Amino acid sequence: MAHLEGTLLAANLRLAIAVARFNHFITDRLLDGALQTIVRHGGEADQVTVVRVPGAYELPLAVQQLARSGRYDAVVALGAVIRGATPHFDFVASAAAKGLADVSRETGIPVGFGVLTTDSVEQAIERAGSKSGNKGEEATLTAIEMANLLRTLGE
Ligand code: INI
Repeated sequence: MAHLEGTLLAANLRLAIAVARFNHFITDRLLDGALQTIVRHGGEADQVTVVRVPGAYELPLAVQQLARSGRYDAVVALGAVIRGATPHFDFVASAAAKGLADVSRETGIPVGFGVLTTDSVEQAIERAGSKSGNKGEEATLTAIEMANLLRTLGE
């Protein structure tokens, strides 16, 4: 029986992070969590490409370009869509989620989904490094694992 799983080693991975500036007081924390995770798993923060975009809605296009470039093994997308802050929450949140899933499948490059979709600022803070972990860390770990898994599957 073949049982394959990606490792969580970031040492030999080329990683990029796209981060939305909207709600930057949250997304800055997600970015810190993402970079710390890379370092904790053997990668180097100064080898990571960080791209900033205006809002979560713009993440799929930037991630698509990064994924298509052939320069990265995985890309992490970070954003915070907060219901209280926008009447078009559902449009922004679903465009980001669907767009990022489409990019990953179309390019074959793993995309870590680190976009918070919350009802309130408090919930976003909880998921950006306080009570309920850090979504940036989680998305980065997922991206690392999937990049290593795809490498193994391709060998
Ligand atoms: N972008 C976000 O990342 N989070 C939000 O909560 C948000 N709100 O509240 O509107 C948001 N809007 C901007 C959007 O992502 C685009 O940048 C904008 O619509 C221009 O295309």
